[in-house]
Amino acid sequence: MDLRQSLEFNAKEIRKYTIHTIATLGVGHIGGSLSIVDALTVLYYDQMNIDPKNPKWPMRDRFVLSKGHGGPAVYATLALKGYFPMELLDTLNISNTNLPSHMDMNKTVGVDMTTGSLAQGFSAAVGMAIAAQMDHAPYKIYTLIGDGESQEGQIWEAAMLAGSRKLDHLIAFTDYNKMQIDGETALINDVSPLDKKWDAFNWHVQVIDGHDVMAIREAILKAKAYQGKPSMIIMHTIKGKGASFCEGKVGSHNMPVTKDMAIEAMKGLV
Ligand SMILES: Cc1ncc(C[n+]2csc(CCOP(=O)(O)OP(=O)(O)O)c2C)c(N)n1
Ligand SMILES: [Mg+2]
Repeated sequence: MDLRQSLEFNAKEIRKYTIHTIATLGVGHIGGSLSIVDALTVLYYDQMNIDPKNPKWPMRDRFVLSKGHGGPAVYATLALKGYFPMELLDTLNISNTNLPSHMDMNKTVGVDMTTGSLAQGFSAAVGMAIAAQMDHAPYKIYTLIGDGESQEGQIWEAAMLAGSRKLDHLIAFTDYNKMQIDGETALINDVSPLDKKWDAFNWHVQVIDGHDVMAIREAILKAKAYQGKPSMIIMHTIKGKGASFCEGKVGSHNMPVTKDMAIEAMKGLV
């Protein structure tokens, strides 16, 4: 197996366990979880300097999922990487769980920041990157935002600060799946042209296919090497990617997922 094949294999595994996790509960944010799986795969299986046996290692790279409703995909990734037992995935969002629907750093091993209120995670990531810059730290802060989330004014306040402070410890992704809760992002409050906006805020910008693991890897390597600006990697993605019952559908935002639907979707992930 070459690197592409091995990353694509791991992406399928994460997709399967994301679908399993949501189907066990019976409902969840499947669309926005599945669109970020390929980025999570490259980060956790190839690019991030992490140690699942030592999740609080001070020198680790950090990951902040600012669109915290994508938690199930991160949980599947963390379980597969060995941060916690796979059985925990069966406890998504039930009473007293350690895997809440939105992410909580005080409940889940391996989660670096509590998120769910859109844009706040991104601001926290900028703060973490300021700390890393002050410490001349060897690690990076990775963060991921949504296209609907990019309508929040708070994103652009934080973006301005990161650009002005030249925070090259910060590497961000936009999950540009063109959909938010209520419909198509472009019809609600069009965020385009995203590349020009981030460039104007003094960020290093790349635009890639967010389902091509090698393109994601290449973009992260370029972002790591770039000095003097924070990096934004805009990923063209598809909401619900990889699950036949919801791929490319607005209704995939937060939907019921039965065991039968999950079994059907798994057939496309062998
Ligand atoms: C401050 C805030 N406002 C509203 C919400 C409710 N909400 C959760 S997800 C979402 C849509 C986000 O769209 P996008 O960023 O495109 O993410 P995707 O649905 O594509 O995963 C909204 C409005 C929230 N979590 N936080
Ligand atoms: Mg979206």
